Amino acid sequence: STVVRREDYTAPSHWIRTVDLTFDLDPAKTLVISRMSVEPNTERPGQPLRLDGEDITLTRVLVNGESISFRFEGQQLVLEHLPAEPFSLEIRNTCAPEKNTELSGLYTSGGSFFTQCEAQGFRRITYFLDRPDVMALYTVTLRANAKAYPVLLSNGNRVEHGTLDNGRHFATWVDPHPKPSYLFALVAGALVCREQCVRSRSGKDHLLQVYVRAGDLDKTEHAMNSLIASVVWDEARFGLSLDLERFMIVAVSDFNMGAMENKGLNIFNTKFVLANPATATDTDYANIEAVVGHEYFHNWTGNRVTCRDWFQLSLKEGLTVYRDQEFSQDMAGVASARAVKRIEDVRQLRQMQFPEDAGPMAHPVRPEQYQAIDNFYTTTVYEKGAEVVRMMATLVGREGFRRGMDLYFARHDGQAVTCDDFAQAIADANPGSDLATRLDSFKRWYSQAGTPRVSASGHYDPGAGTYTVTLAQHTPATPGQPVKLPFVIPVAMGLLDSDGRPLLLQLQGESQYGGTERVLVLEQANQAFVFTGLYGLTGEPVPSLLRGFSAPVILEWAATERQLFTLLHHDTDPTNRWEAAQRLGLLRLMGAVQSGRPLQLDAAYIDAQRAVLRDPSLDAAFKDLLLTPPSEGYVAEQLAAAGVPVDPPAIHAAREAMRSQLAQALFDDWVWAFEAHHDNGAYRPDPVSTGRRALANLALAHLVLDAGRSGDPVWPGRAYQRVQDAGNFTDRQGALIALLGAHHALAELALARVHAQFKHEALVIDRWFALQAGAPERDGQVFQRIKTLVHHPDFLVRNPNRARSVLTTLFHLNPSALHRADAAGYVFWAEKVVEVDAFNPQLAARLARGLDRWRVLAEPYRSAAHEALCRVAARTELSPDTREIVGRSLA
Ligand code: HT7
Ligand code: ZN
Repeated sequence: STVVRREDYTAPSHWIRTVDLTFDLDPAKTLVISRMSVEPNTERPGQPLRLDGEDITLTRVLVNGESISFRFEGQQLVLEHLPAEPFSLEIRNTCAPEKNTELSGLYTSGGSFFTQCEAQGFRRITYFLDRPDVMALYTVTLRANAKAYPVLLSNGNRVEHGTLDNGRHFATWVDPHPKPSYLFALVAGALVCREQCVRSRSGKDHLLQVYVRAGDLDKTEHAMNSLIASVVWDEARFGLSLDLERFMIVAVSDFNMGAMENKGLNIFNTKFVLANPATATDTDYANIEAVVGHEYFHNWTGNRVTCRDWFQLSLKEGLTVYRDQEFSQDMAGVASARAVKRIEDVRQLRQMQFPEDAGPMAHPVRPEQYQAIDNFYTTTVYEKGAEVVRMMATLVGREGFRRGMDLYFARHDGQAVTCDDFAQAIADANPGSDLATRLDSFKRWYSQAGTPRVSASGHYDPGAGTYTVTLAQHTPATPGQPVKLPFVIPVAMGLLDSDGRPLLLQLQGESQYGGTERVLVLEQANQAFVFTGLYGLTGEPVPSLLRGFSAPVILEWAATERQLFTLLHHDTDPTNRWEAAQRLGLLRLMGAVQSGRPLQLDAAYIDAQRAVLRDPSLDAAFKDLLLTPPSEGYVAEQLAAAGVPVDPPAIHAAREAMRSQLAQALFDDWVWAFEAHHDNGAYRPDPVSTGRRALANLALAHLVLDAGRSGDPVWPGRAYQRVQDAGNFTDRQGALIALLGAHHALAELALARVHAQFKHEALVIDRWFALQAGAPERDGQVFQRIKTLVHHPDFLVRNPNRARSVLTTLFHLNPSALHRADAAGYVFWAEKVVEVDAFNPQLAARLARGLDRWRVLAEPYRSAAHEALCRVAARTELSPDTREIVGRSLA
């Protein structure tokens, strides 16, 4: 398949200024009529017009009302000898929505019609210049059977509707804003909606609607509240108002991703809309708020200002993730809850993006080339992209960043632009700032892949009263980029005295002491920063480096245990307290794995964990984070970074030993934690209640686990009771996880009960599958269960949520179940990737990534995984999406 390169970008041969689309909706054969006004691009005169098309059937082409000759090049429709002046172009074609299993373009789900056009789905609806820099005004008429499809929606405002012959009806929608084709959407079906009017600061009224299937209306309140909060937040924080009279969200249960920001008509995976306490977890509630916010914020960062080409994807995604992260933090409110959200984001980045940056799929935030653009909706483009925006905000300050955003919109509203344009606007609004003065080198964050390693060391000179921090950076080679230039790395830091009290700081060259935190800007391979005036200390200062995770780097600092305990107990920066806890756990896990000896926890570690659990000054949510050991995936990546071959079952054994020793050693403390934090009051998804539930469930998991050792039936019995009568799904799931995590016999009964009770709740059944597929492995039982689960009558592999609930969970989240000495996990992986690829390549390609880190594995896993990849690669019938992933994995 062909490679598309960023350097090959050229402007389009023509502009399409207006599009008038008419759809005669029929699941088997939908007729599409597209009437466009086209203008030749005067900068590229005399070019033919090459219209993208995919899996559609052309029936007619008219230019200025006359039929003309045309030809196909591949699937592209090529029109030559066109007028040099603006002209009208009419195209008629058909497509088959019910046969569209790829879920890209126009498809059916649950008897309704939906579209998904990003990135290149519009060409599966009609022939078009399907590229984001071609922005047009859309008028859309939908015609369909009135009984089967009573609701007809598209972007913008409904200007006309009425009845037609043969039980059909129609609606015409006009979107007042020019947009690229990827933001087009239509929905037709039997849907109901919750609606609410809001008045914006400017005094304009807007209608907000959330559409779902009948029966789901009671699960839309949280999504609506999140939408209202998003509207209010974007006005308050960025001065950005809703520019539409009507803003709609529609939920669909067959969807390849999370949601889609189509102009005024967002289409969402049901998972990110539907919630009530009985069926959704606290995590679901938080995700809904974040995703509703994310899609809404795209209305400005993505829709009003869009991407010139798909290489600039992070222009909208990185910035919008940054905005949704900030929104969620602001919604969390108090500082401690904000910190919890930041830590969760950091954990996610390190668990998902760092491995990507160290593996065969490593690519810059602004990639240089792709075969299938859908493969580049990655955690690098999204989450690392957000960190790049966050670093800019750190370098110019909060007000400076707002000035930069204002300038960005003033310059580029209504345009399709690049990541360079964004960075330039932020810098230009802040002349003389740490960003503006080193913008060119800062932009290496967009062009260079790989996670920089920053090594840090400190030297205290009591006589001179100085503490020198030496920072050095090095970024390992990534595919196609053997050598890296230094990055601009903001390192936020503070110093603690040996009792953990924050020290006032004065950097050499500064005229006076000021504050307890500084942002050092590391921009060379090696730099020293000298803090002065540090006289009369009883011991060496303890550095607290990379506070708030101020840059997406791996910090290599040979901290002593003592320093880590000081940071854990005393640092004012919550991110670094958590980081100290992670490192203390990691040192023990890695030590056990590398030595091959069973893990044996020491008293100092156990006491520190107890102190955290019992600390009355800490929030429950923060305790939950501090007390959760590093994930198996994170331990694996740390070992890989240290050049140690990864043995997933050995890591699993060490982590399980850590869990059970903490369960036993802190038994009384877990009892206290459970009793003190579980409550049966009315469910509220606020950060305090969420944190209490998280800690209570963590305690319960340890108590049930310890029962496996002691044989005491009390806590398993209580967990089972909770599965039966919990007042919300978070606690029901917590109890189920506790039973599954302890491999207790009651787990089977509990699973059966949950299935019987929720068999009509698709999202709960997704969780039901995922909990089983993600349970900690023991003696191969989990893998065997997974092999049975895929034959369960409810396992519908064509529904992406259901497929992911088992397959993504195994391939991406349960390493000890996947990596087996008998290679059965890899055989299963190959089988499922090939099976799914035949009907949904986007999904298959994501599943395929489950083995892309095969090179870091120890034997016999490495060779067996390699063989499985080769087997898939050898297949002649493979989509470009999956071929790109296995190809890169093997390169
Ligand atoms: N911008 C949206 C991307 C998206 C997507 C991409 C490829 C295939 C299917 C898709 N569905 C949605 C999601 C977002 O970032 O908001
Ligand atoms: Zn997005």
